[in-house]
Amino acid sequence: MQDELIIEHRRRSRRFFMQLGTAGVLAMRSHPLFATDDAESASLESVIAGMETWLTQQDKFRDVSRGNPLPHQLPEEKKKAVGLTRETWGLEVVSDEDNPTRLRKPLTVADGTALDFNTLVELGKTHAVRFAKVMSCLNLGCPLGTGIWEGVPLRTVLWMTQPVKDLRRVFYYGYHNDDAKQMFRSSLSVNRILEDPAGLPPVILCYKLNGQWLTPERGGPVRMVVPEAYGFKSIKWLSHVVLSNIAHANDTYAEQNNDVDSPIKTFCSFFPAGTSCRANAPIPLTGWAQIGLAGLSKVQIWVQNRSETLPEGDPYFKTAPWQDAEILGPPQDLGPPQEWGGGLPGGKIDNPTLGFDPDGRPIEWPMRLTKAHWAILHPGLPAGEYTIRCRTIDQNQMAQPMPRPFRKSGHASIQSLRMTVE
Ligand SMILES: Nc1nc2c(c(=O)[nH]1)N[C@H]1C(S)=C(S)[C@@H](COP(=O)(O)O)O[C@H]1N2
Ligand SMILES: [Mo]
Repeated sequence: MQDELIIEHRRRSRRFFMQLGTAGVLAMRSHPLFATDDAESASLESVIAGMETWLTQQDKFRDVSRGNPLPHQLPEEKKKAVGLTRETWGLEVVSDEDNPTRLRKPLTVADGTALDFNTLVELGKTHAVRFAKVMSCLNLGCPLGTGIWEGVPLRTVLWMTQPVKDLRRVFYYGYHNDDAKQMFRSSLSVNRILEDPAGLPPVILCYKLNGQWLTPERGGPVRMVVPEAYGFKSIKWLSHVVLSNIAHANDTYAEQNNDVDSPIKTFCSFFPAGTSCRANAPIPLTGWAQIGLAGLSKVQIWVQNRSETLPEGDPYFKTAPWQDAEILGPPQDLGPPQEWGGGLPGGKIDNPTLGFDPDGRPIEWPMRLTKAHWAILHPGLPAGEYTIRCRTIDQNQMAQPMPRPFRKSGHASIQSLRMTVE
């Protein structure tokens, strides 16, 4: 995983420093990130074209799935038996026995009315949507991967059950080895399913990622994908959707002290490069940013000499002399269409994909709910010990980690690195 990141990052950073001209190339040569790279000059373009990029291949996502055994590692025969193959999958959409919703047509295995995979894909022919999203865990400081997720809006299937009244909450879970203790449940207000907040894609029953069938490891045959939410809302190996009249969230993740209504936050991180550099020589600094629901307007860095004291009464360093870094442009500015990466068939963003124009160009950049890369060429520092920090400013002009500085609302801390200049 770290190697993949390094390759992707090196490729993008290299292009950035090339754009800066000779100074940038010199800086790049002295940068630890590029030290192992010999085929630098002539074959640069071809190396760039061949490398992994903005989107993550399905099998390169970081996996934090639970289950013993892990559902995606069950033998094929067992997967067939429990509905974890496209041929045998079935989704029940039923009323909550404890807090019933009145609905006319529940979808159940017993009645033979459960939604099967072919019917879902058939619905997709007229209803499917695609959108880009970073999968990110509320508790982790590094996104798990970015993809183009495709599926049928959950509301399309919800309406098939003909709900009449007493419907406030929808909760859902997946295959969990038929062991109640292993159930991992998530929930949404019915409103979020029926109506999309301005500019957000719908909640989907997802069966494709980057143009390919969703793999068992990513939650296939079908997982929920909730665009603006952390990963725990996007339940894998989905088997049950329960329509309920409870008025509150009942997510498994709430039991672990998490704020289960918190949308994905904006934050950034340095790319792990060397921790020492030469005195008075340009220092290239690079990294990635996760772009939360509040958007991204700036990435900033602050280089602090360790002999200086920290600003007083300013725990979030709001008064520090932050400097703006450059947010790198969309991948198609960097070269041919396969620059998007992720194993997209034909290397292109299909039309239609929400957030992209018919030619597959992003309508806005940086794009909310995805990732961006950034870079800055620091002119150089005298010898000494330093702490370098990076932070983001969202589109509401809120600097990280505000406005919700609580770790359990989603990771958004200011990252810091120690650096020695000698
Ligand atoms: N059925 C099920 N779905 C699940 C989980 C789980 O343990 N079981 N983990 C969730 C959490 S906490 C995260 S962060 C994401 C991770 O998605 P990924 O493995 O595709 O990266 O899956 C979510 N969906
Ligand atoms: Mo998670």
